[in-house]
Amino acid sequence: MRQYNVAVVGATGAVGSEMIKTLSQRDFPVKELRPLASSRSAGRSIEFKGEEITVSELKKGSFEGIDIALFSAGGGVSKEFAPVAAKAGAVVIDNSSAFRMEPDIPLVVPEVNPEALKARPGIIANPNCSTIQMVVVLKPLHDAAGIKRVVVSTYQAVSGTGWKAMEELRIQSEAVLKGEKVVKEVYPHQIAFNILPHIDVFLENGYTKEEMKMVNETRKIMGDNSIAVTATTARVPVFLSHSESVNVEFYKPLSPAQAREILSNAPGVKVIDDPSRNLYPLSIDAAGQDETFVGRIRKDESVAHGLNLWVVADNLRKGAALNAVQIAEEMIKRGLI
Ligand code: NAP
Ligand code: 3JN
Repeated sequence: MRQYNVAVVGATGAVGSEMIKTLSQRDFPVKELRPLASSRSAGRSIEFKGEEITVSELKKGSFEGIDIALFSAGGGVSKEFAPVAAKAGAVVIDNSSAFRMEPDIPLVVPEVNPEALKARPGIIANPNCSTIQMVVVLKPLHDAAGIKRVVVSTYQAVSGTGWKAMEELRIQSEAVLKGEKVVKEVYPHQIAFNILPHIDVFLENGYTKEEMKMVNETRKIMGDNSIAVTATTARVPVFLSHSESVNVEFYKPLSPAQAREILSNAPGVKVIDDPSRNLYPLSIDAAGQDETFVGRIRKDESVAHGLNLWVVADNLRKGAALNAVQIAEEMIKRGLI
């Protein structure tokens, strides 16, 4: 089997570290792994399959001989370096929002729209974590009953903001419990023992950028601009896994039992739905897992054809690293790399 030279841009970050772990765990056919970061981390070493590999500083010449470049170092870095990597011959899978809504760039969740990987695109965009876990569950229901409208509220873990935010939650939690002063650096308010209805920047329409990512990316991935989506995204003091309350209105009838059956057979989805035994998806159980978990499936009694769902997934894994690696795997399967 062919092996590939893989660069990970942002290799020292929360998403980049998970990418390297995922490549190893899935036994991705890596010939050479090239971890890249800023000058701050150059010279550090990371572990890959029992080997210590030195992190190099990201430069224009970093992509020589690279077949696949996984980017997770922010939109600015992607805008500057993804075209450089593509020009050097690499297939770029980009985790930032920099290219997601560009019409010619595929935005892919392999369980939902693998057909978007047609010709060999230079850059493929990985969607936002909150969008990914929602569309994995929505797609099979859309195929069955046609989705008219989605109302989603998210409860997002601090790991979505990177490793500094995880440290902030830990340090603030300890400070609160010891009665010490709380220091804020990453978020505008204390995150420990608190909920912030604010993810990414506020836009002119009053929504946050994270909320509008969910609206626009969902339509692009599902290939249906007629689906109405509205979102409220909140940050909660949880380290790993995003949870979502998803209200869906359909054109056709779909009972909770039918939805449970459909979702039980859907790729990448695991139904956990037995309230009589207090069984429903939980963020601590989803952490480190590949699947998107769904439960609390019940009728929305306020409309003719509606359901309420509780959807949970590991945001660093299916929400970022795993989805990116699955895109690369799908491209190999299709003979595109
Ligand atoms: P993080 O933990 O703060 O890590 C950031 C990484 O980017 C580090 O490796 C850092 O290297 C590197 N970096 C920063 N500036 C750089 C530069 N100028 N040149 C080269 N490397 C640079 O953040 P994260 O949570 O991993 O997120 C990183 C990015 O991934 C986000 O900005 C976002 O675009 C994307 N992301 C996507 C999703 C999703 O929903 N799919 C979720 C989370 C994040 P140093 O160690 O040298 O600082
Ligand atoms: O906040 C979260 O839970 C997910 C964060 C994603 C993120 C963080 C910084 C920049 C993104 C993203 O993937 O949408 C970006 C970005 O816009 O690239």
